Amino acid sequence: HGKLDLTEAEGLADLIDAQSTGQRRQALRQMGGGLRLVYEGWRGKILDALSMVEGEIDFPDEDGVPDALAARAGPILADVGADIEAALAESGRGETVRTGLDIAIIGAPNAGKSSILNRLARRDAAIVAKQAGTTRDIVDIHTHIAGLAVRIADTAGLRSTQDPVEAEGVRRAKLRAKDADLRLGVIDLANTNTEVLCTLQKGDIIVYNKTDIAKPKDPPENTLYQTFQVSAQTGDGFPALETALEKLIQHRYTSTEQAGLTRLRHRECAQNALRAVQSATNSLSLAPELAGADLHAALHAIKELAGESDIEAVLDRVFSQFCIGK
Ligand SMILES: Nc1nc2c(ncn2[C@@H]2O[C@H](COP(=O)(O)OP(=O)(O)OP(=O)(O)O)[C@@H](O)[C@H]2O)c(=O)[nH]1
Ligand SMILES: [Mg+2]
Repeated sequence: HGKLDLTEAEGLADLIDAQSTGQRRQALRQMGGGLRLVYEGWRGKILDALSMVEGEIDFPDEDGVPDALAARAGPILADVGADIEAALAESGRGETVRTGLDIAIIGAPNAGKSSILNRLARRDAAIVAKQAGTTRDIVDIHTHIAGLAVRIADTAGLRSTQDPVEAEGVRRAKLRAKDADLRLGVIDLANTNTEVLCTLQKGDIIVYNKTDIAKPKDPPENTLYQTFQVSAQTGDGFPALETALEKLIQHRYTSTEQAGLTRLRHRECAQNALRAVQSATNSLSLAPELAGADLHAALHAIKELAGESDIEAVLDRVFSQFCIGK
C-alpha cells in the first residue's frame, strides 16, 4: 500500500548504515516487509482467539462450560506463543548481524595474541614485543568475514599481577572475552600455559601458536573447541584458520535467512506480546473477560512493534536513526 510501517522504516535506516553484505541482506529483508509478515501472522492468530473469547463473553454457552472456550482458543494461543518464542530465540542472531560480530583474542602473556591480530588484520595494528605484558588496553580492529561486519579485539595477557594498570587490562580482557560472540584462545606451544581454557565457551577456537619453534600438539580430547596450529611469525596455518573462521561465522550467523527481530525495541515488544498471550492462556477457562483484556494487551504490543500506536513517537524513532555523525 505504498506506506512503510515502522519496522520497514527501520530496515531502511539499517540499509543506509549497512557496511557488510550480511547487514545489507538483512536490512533489505526487513525493509521489504519481512518482519511485518511475521507479526501480521501473530496478529491474525491473536484476533482469531480474541473473537472466540469475545463471543463467549457476549453469548456464553448455554450449559455454561468455559472449558469449551479453552479447548478452542487454547491451541491457537499455544501456537502463537510458540511462534513468538521462536522469533525471540532467533533474535540474538539478527541483532548480531545488525550490530556486527565480536571476536576476542585471549590467552597468557607472550602467547602471540597481538601477532595473531596483526596477521588477521593484515597490518601492524597492535604492538608486539618480547616482554610479557605488552598489551594492556584492548586493541580493536574492524573487518569483514563471510560478508559480516566483525570486530576483533586483542587483549592483555592473562596473569595475576601487582601492576594496577596491567591488572585493569586483565580485568577488561576477561570482560570482553566473556561478552564476545566468539573467542580465540591462544596457547604458546613453547610454553604451554593452558589457563586460557577456563575463559573459553563451547564452540570457541583454540589457536596453538609458534609451530616454527615448537612441535605441534595433539589437540585436547574434548570436542567443545576447534583447534588450529599456527605460526604468527611465518603465517603457517593461517589459511586454514581463516577458512574455518569464515565457515563458522557463515554457519552460525548467515544460515537462517528468515526475517526476524533485529533490535532491542523489537524484542521488547515481542516479549510484551508473549507475556500477554501466556497470561490470556491461563485465564481462558477461569475468566474469559481477563483473557480478553490480555489479548487486547497483546494486540497493543504488536501495534507498538508495527509503529501504529503513536505517530509522534514513531517519527521520533525513525528520525533518530538518521542523526548526523552516527
Ligand atoms: N617464534 C615465534 N615467535 C612468535 C610467534 N608469535 C609471536 N611470537 C613472538 O612472541 C613474543 C610475544 O608476541 P606478542 O604477539 O606480543 O604476544 P602477546 O600474546 O600479545 O603478549 P602480551 O601482549 O604481552 O600478552 C614476540 O617476541 C613475538 O615476536 C610465533 O609464531 N613464532
Ligand atoms: Mg599483546
